[in-house]
Amino acid sequence: MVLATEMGSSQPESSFDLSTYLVKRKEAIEVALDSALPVIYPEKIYEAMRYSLLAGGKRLRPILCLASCELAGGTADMAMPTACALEMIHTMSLIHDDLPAMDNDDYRRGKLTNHKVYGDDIAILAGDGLLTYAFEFIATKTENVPPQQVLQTIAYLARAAGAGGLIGGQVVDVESEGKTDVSLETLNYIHAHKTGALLEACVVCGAILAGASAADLQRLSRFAQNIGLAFQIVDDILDITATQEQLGKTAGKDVKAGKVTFPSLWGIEESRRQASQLVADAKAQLAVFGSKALPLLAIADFITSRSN
Ligand code: GRG
Repeated sequence: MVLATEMGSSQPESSFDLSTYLVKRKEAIEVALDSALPVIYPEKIYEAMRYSLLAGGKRLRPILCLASCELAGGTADMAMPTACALEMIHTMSLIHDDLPAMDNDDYRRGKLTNHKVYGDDIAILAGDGLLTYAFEFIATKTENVPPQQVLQTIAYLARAAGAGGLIGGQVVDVESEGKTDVSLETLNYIHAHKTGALLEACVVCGAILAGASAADLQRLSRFAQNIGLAFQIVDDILDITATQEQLGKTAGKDVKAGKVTFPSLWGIEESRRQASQLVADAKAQLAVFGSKALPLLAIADFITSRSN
């Protein structure tokens, strides 16, 4: 896939080979994740953590983090430990989300869910292990970044994962289950926190590590908030239109559970239109960065065109 991206009237249209970019980045991330987590005593917990961490997935979050660090003038090496940590936190949120007490799913990333293989007790602990190790990994493995920027990254990520971010979004989601009168405002809250907060942290933390200015962090944060919401709208659409094989997890769950989603409020066509508008608004935030923003712009387009 080669995406042509309009960078504004004063600049020529540039092309960017997103497919090759994503494949190369994914390869590097897989290697980094594999070596991040060796199996030591007690083996069971490390095996359970590795089972989900190395189960595939698009690796969108670490890719965003590396791209953002480079956009802001840093190197991929500076951001790789944080990129891995973001994937660890994302993976732990999937493990816990799939538990019987939450979404109760048997499949994730085309494989049996963690608790189906290791049991609920070990799955909970595997999630806890990944969450805590993520922060240890940033603190101990980040190189060539001023300590103040590493500290800021850890604080930003902790906030995004906590009750003011992922956890808060999940709580409101769980509490909304079975209700048919969930408002658009509540739906926006759920997804801005449950999905958006971590995506935003990926983009912002990459730039913090590179030493970006407050104004640039603000632009990148707005970019990420928009693509985060677009990502979730597309996720809701795919739950209706894609197959279990495409998704690697149970399809049609939202409709079956009678869940209020963006398509249930707006219909599929309007949901697609809203997602496209959010991506366009997101991309406008990055105009000031010129061609340095090409990877992030192309990833923003990928979010609405993806099939899983
Ligand atoms: C973070 C402490 C802490 C707890 C987690 C369970 C929970 C609290 C939150 C749920 C978060 C959740 C499951 C959000 C859904 C996000 C989402 C759209 C996931 C799918 O992401 P993709 O498509 O998946 O990037 P892959 O498999 O490609 O990585």
